[in-house]
Amino acid sequence: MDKFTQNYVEGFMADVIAKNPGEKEFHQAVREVVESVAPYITSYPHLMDQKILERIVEPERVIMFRVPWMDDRGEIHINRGYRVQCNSAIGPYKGGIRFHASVNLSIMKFLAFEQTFKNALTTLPMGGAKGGSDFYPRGHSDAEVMRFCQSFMTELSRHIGADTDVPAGDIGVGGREIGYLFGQYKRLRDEFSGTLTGKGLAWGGSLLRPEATGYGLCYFTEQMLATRGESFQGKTVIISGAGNVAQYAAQKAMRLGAKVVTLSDSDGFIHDPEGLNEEKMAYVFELKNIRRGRIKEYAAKFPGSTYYPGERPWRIPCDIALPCATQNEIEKADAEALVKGGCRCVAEGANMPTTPEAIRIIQEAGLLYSPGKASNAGGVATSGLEMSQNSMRQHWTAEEVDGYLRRIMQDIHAACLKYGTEPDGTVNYVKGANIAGFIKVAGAMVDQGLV
Ligand code: NDP
Ligand code: 2IT
Repeated sequence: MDKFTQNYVEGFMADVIAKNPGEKEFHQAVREVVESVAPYITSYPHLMDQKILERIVEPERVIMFRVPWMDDRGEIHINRGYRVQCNSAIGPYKGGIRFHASVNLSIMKFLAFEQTFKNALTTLPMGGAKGGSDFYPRGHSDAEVMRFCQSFMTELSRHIGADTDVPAGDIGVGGREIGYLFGQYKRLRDEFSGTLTGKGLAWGGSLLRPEATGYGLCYFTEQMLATRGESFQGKTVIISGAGNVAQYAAQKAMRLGAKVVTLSDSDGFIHDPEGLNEEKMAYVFELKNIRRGRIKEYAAKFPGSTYYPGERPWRIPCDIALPCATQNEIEKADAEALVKGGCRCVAEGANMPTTPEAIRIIQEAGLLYSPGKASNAGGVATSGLEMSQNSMRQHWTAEEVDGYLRRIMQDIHAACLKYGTEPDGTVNYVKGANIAGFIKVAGAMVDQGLV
């Protein structure tokens, strides 16, 4: 980066930090994009004059609201709800809802910002948003989760709609929560519409939406590996998380011939040197999605596997690492451990799971590395396909949806190559994804004038 561009980045970031104090995850996400697009933007004076980047980092709207609810014992609780509507230049706002104790404005803004570029990459017409609450469903009864969801939706329903803003799931929000949210939305608005995605199959959901993020991650990773003449076949894969994304990433990687040896949750990880198989996967689905148990139970069930409390899986030797839990879960020491353990490819299923320092270590060691906004976009892309099916009042087969998903992941990979291939032939997927996403959103903003 030349001196002029470097000064531009630092000046820009100083303004963002002054205007959004303390929002460290938001700063981190913005810096990554600004560093990628600055060399591009500084050579297009009209994008500078139009202050496109300055506009993109200011969400179009931030909604914060009180979510009061009553637990099973009659005690009252007050949580905080959010919806950050970041950008609607290329379509209605679209993005997940996260229910987790750690949720705050910085995390909501970083996720909505990332979503804007990710959704642009999908090739589908979706703007960027994210929402959520500092309520974590884990440990609550179904009745408590339902009352919470109903209270949350009572306010959120004023701000969303099939052509306005279409929420979906994320951490802590799966099929059960989407059901309660949809039920309350329908009741309040008296309309049966595609205002949420991730719905049940009997009430407007799409086949393969539950699988889409994890499957899409593996399709994208296959493309990355193919640039070096490799595939999943015979590779050792380590995965973090044991939720929606991790489960289906594990299933697809296994079916593509890899040996998946770890899964984790926020308490620790399991290492199964023999690797997952269909029987073990069936156990994980039942454990996590029906019984809502903890991953440590896996080690008790399958002899030969070990549970490591309080640890992340990154020190386990592998060929491929798929972080699928949460932001900043691969730090500097973890990246060093990955490199030392022989890892050759890190593809993100989670959003921003790798710290900037860790990314640098991974890239400098010559590993293939893709940012979540490219490699996990299969989830929101399939949400886009669910919206299409809802609008048409039709259902596509699993084969049809899978075909679209594969093609979209290939197209995203091609966009990363187009804008991220360096003179020496290596691919910088961060640069490629950020520039490709930015070009689409920026062009639409210029076309639509100063709004
Ligand atoms: P789930 O709630 O289904 O699973 C989350 C998993 O990550 C759980 O195993 C959870 O463990 C673990 N986890 C959550 N927070 C932390 C934390 N602070 N530290 C360590 N582990 C943690 O969520 P998803 O699988 O849907 O989401 C996982 C990631 O993928 C997120 O980054 C999300 O934004 C991203 N993503 C999700 C998409 C989707 O379609 N669902 C699409 C694209 C990206 P525990 O049970 O202990 O909390
Ligand atoms: O981070 C994400 O892309 C998601 N949580 C999925 C969003 C969606 O609208 O399907």
